[in-house]
Amino acid sequence: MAARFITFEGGEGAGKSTQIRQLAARLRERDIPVIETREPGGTEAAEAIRSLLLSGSIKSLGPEAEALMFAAARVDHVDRLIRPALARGDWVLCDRFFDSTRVYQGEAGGVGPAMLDSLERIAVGRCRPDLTLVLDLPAEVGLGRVTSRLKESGDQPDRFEVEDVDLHERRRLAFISIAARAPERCVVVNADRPEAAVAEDVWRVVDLRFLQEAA
Ligand code: T5A
Repeated sequence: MAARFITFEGGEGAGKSTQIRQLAARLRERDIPVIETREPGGTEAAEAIRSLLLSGSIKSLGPEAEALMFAAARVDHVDRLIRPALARGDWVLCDRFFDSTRVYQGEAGGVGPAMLDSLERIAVGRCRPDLTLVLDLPAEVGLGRVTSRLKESGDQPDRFEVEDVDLHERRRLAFISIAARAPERCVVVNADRPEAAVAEDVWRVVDLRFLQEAA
């Protein structure tokens, strides 16, 4: 069976990590080799850049500089982890990818499409997702989940989690608009439901697109 590259996108607390774990488990039950990864991050260098970005210490440099940093992390992630994994035949499930840059730094951050196109060409090249699942829910619900998780863990919110709900709602609409412009790649899933119901929808899409086709 061909390797598949599946990205999960959406707002804060949409349930991307949760759904990646569940999908990975179901694929492994079928003896499909799976790599779970995330952006920014996934390699040593990219995780170091992640710490810098999420700490907020370079926020003052502005969204263009942040877009460059996200792209630098992506170059390493694609070159050292994603592309080799796909070449080996592994499926790659990635928590956020270039759509997040389009939304956070682009549509909601003011970085222009020409710069984003160039960064995408450099960092992603032809390593494009076969499927993007956009987990959609009201920003307020996602932020509520993040707040509960932070209360439990005692962690502090990151640079993006502290931003106001209106900005997060604009990002939500930007993800929906990307999905509408790329219907062959993107599927929007209603994530404002119990985990198991969301997981069933995710599975249905993956099964229909890739597993039944291969049977
Ligand atoms: N960013 C990223 C950019 O600005 N540009 C870029 O190019 C990229 C790649 C990354 C930040 O960087 C920004 C976007 C982000 O702000 P992050 O910590 O990785 O930071 O942020 P998120 O990806 O948003 O991670 P979160 O953990 O906040 O969200 P998830 O993964 O969507 O949610 P998850 O699965 O961890 O769940 C959150 C909580 O909700 C519960 C979980 O148990 C957990 O406690 N939950 C549910 N509760 C009720 N019902 C459900 N269906 C639930 N599903 C999960």
